Amino acid sequence: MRSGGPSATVGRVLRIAGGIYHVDDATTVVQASLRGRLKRTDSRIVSVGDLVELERVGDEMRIVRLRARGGALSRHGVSKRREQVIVANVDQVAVVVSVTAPDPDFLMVDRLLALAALSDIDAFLVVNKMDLADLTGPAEHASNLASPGAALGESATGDGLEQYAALGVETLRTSVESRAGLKALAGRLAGRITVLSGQSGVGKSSLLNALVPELDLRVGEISERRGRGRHTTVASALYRYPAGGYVADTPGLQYLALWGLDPAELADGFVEIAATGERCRFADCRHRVEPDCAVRTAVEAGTIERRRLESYLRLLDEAEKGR
Ligand SMILES: Nc1nc2c(ncn2[C@@H]2O[C@H](COP(=O)(O)OP(=O)(O)OP(=O)(O)O)[C@@H](O)[C@H]2O)c(=O)[nH]1
Ligand SMILES: [Mg+2]
Ligand SMILES: [Zn+2]
Repeated sequence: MRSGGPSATVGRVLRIAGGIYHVDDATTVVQASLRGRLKRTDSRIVSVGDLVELERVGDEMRIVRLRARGGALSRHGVSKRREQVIVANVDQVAVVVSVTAPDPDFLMVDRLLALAALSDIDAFLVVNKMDLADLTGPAEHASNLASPGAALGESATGDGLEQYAALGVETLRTSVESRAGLKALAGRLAGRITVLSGQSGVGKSSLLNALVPELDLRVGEISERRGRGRHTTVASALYRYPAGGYVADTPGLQYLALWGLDPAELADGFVEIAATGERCRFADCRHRVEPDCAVRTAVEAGTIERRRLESYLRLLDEAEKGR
């Protein structure tokens, strides 16, 4: 029988190690290899997150076909030219920060939001460690913690994070300690493929353990940091989410340089810069030194956060260098 026939098993690639593909076929996780012909032609494009068709050959399971793919997170930013998929079929990116310990790295948040936007993948912000926030009147904040739109207390650490809600980025506030906001986050993950990303130590593994205790991920150790350069090895794995969907604790995504990205497209990763940029004198304005730049004018006027322009300019330098 030909592959793809009625008896073909379809599964989701959860992880790839040493040439073995761990595939969730909805009943169990099977180990499979790639069929020879796929190996020669397509092996580099079978990625974590892909849907594949499996066939039994004797005692072995073989991947015989790759199903069409939705949104993918790729190395080399969003360049189609040198695309190397990290996780395929991603529905959303959860950008995790903590109010403090460590303080938010805004460039990293902006990088991840831009990467998601340029990859046409939804993104939302998770502000963790709310138990450490310097809130006034702890009692009245218990409910605020769990509500996505709640404002941070004036004296809260993590200052500046409220700008993202103003940009239309959904913001969830959580604490693994007090369990505040965990239900809302659980609901947000169910039925979708979610990649959690963010600085080391913000609590990504802790959040996943709190939601899916059987994962038992290692916590509190600084995960190995493999540098930011182009030689970074980015290995990732998906975990089945009990309420449906998958989650990935993807190391290194936050260091992805937007290599190879067309610099002219970068502003599309910054919603407010793209919108205001329509009013610049030059249609191809990069908002750096050009005269009559509406974006820089807006920064001076305080309607665009200076920090966002700074992030954009940093990523613009990277994109230009990578070409
Ligand atoms: N107070 C407080 N501490 C937390 C919270 N969440 C996580 N932590 C602590 O923060 C530290 C780092 O947590 P991890 O879950 O390992 O962080 P991570 O984001 O997975 O870090 P990497 O794997 O290095 O990227 C651990 O000591 C956790 O116990 C929280 O909500 N409140
Ligand atoms: Mg971790
Ligand atoms: Zn401009």
